[in-house]
Amino acid sequence: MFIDYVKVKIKAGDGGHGMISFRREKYVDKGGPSGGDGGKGGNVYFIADSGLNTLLDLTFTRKIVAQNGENGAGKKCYGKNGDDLYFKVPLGTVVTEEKSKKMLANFTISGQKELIAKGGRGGRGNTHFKTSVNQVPKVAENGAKGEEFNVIVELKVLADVGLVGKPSVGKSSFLTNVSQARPEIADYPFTTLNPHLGLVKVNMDESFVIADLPGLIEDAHNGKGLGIKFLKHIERCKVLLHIIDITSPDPFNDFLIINKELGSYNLDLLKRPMVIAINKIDMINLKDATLDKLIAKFDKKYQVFPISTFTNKGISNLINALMNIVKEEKEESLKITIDDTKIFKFDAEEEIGFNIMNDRLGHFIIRGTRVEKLYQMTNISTDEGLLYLTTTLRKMGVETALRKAGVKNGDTVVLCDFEFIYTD
Ligand SMILES: Nc1nc2c(ncn2[C@@H]2O[C@H](COP(=O)(O)OP(=O)(O)OP(=O)(O)O)[C@@H](O)[C@H]2O)c(=O)[nH]1
Ligand SMILES: [Mg+2]
Repeated sequence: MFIDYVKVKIKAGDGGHGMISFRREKYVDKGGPSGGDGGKGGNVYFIADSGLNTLLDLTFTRKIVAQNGENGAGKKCYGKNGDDLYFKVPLGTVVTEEKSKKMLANFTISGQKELIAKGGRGGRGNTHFKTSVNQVPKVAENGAKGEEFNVIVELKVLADVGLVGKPSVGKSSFLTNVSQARPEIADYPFTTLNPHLGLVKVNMDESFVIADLPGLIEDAHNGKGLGIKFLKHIERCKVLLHIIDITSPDPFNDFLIINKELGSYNLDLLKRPMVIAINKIDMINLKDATLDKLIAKFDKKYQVFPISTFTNKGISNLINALMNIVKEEKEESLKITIDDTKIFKFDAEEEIGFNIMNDRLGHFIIRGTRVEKLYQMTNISTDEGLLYLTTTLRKMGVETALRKAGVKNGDTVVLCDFEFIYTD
């Protein structure tokens, strides 16, 4: 089954919690803090594998979860880091975060590895909180949450040349003739139901990739035939090879119809270099004027190649012409620019401050990535942990901001699921 669109949940590992513990040694009078740090949560990576050509594996997965970091332990023992998780995707895969629609990765090279979701940092153990005034800190951090979001994974076939045309014009026959690919060929429409790729070796050093696509018919953009959903696969083809069938009642009109469908999908497709192949010329008498008349209709606007996939006539000329155009087309022109500003980066979030809002009940709500992360990472089950939270919030300017916002003694202040009564 060919799958080119999947929505998956991604969850990087959470960081392990830092430990609160103290040394207990026979001859040491007061053992110092010895709580180790929590391990880092595992990252989720996608990696491009040229051996794959569908997103089928992902449809079975639905949720990709990397391992959490282990909690820190006594005797300054660090928690083990969560294992990173690698998921293989085919070349041409584009990964987008569902909510923001930001592109996270675009796989164009075999072996390309991209970080999709980052694991949370491990919480620091109480050894880090020892100060000259507090030799026995009963405070440690919780691990940070790993990034979690839905992604849309789309496969947009990467090829140099995309084959377009009505059903049964001989697209798959052409691919079979010029490459090792063996798509199904038959004399009924819509034989090809999925895109197929083939490598055309022009000579020792030169080659290009062809994508054979399902045939199009009039009104495909309204869902007729197989519709135009496969056209996304030619968005990233540098050159279009438009195949028409000379035995059709009106081959030139076929050409116009297909172009209209291409334009309805994306006008840019019509700006792509397009080469015309008039196929099945073994079926006509080359002495009569049928072929010349048809070629004349293109009015020299396109390079037109009469061919036969049966007799090989015209094929090598066409291949050489395609190779030349592919070479001319600059790689950069079609490469999708990857947005470097990846989302949910904890490092970037460190810059974000906080806001104070009032809810309907007159509670003061503190919101902001930094403060919320501080809360999540503080183990408030000990008094000292709680004190650490409140003093750090104060240092961050939260108290001043609360006062500015009009907080009075006895008011309720809320931070995430933590509620407390404000006292001066
Ligand atoms: N006479 C002749 N028949 C051809 C030639 N090329 C292809 N055919 C025949 O045309 C029919 C359709 O060929 P396909 O290659 O399956 O056509 P397609 O464009 O891939 O069709 P869809 O996958 O349905 O869109 C088959 O019966 C082929 O044998 C040719 O050069 N000459
Ligand atoms: Mg076909």
